[in-house]
Amino acid sequence: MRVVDLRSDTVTLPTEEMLEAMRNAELGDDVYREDPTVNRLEELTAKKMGKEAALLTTSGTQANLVSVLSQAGRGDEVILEAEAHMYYYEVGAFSALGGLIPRLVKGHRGVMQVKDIEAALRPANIHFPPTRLICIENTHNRAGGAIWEPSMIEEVQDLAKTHGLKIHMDGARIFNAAVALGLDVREFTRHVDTLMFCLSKGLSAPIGSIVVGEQEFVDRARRYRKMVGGGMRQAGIIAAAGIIAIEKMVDRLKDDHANAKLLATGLSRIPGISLDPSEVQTNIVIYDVSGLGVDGKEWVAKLLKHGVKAGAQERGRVRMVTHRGIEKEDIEYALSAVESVAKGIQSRT
Ligand code: TLP
Repeated sequence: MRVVDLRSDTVTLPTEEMLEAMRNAELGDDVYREDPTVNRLEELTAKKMGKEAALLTTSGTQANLVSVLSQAGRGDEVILEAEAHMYYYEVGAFSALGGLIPRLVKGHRGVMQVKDIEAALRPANIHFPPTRLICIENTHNRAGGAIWEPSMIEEVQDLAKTHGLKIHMDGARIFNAAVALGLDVREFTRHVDTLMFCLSKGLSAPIGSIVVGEQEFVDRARRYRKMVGGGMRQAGIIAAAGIIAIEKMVDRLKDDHANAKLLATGLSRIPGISLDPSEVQTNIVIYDVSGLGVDGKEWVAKLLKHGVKAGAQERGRVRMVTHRGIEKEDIEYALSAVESVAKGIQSRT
């Protein structure tokens, strides 16, 4: 049976060129900073993102954790969008391990209004935990890959400056945002102090994320990475794939966006399914199947029988993500599977 895996762009496998580069990578012990391939990746990515320094981490979750730990301490408050991945899907790491307090601000499609952030800031008062950091997510996962445009980030930057706060961007998919708007990634990164992005999502590397920021911040993040067990040794085998990810895999993200649009438009035409295809900006499509009288879990199980894999969220929410390896024909196949599952459900009633 044909399998179309739309659960996540994390399922992308390394390219042949990546495997070859991993095989031939020049290696050393990265805890001693002696792995030339890791050093090259870190230099390359720092430059690409317009920041002083970079750090390779094992995962996006680790990258966000060390970034936050490096900028806020126990009892400090961190502002996050209410549906932020860092809050929702990272096992509560920064609270559990760092003693930090999340302060949630509801956004519109993942983007917080500056006035709402401002309202959440704690004035100096003995009763309040001090606010230290504002986190934004670009693209925003649970908002269906929505983009924080540079001008929106700039407004937050102005606010942060006024109040002496730092901004961290969970830019797991920042290159999706850059490609979708046709902008250099530095247009986004220049408005934040620190950010992380993932090599192992749409960019197709098997493992790894990168943290970037000022040298002093990256030095601290390196210590925290060691603390949480992320000091790797011959990590050049990961970095070798990462170099190809960053140099060769960015431009093709536009194909994923075109496929996501195709998928969203097709889904929106199927009775019982609700979504607005005009809201799909990048490679994530979130839709609701409640209109068919099923929940996400039941829906996903039915689709799986046709070989189409999707992610069930709460209630009737379902997520599909396009990525390398998913072609136009796969989208057409997925749409026909969705249509027949929807018809099957409707004929039941
Ligand atoms: N997201 C994964 C799952 O955890 C939900 C996915 O399939 O989308 N920030 C954002 C915005 C992310 O989407 C993810 C991964 C991470 C951080 C964490 O990255 P990893 O999985 O490498 O720890």
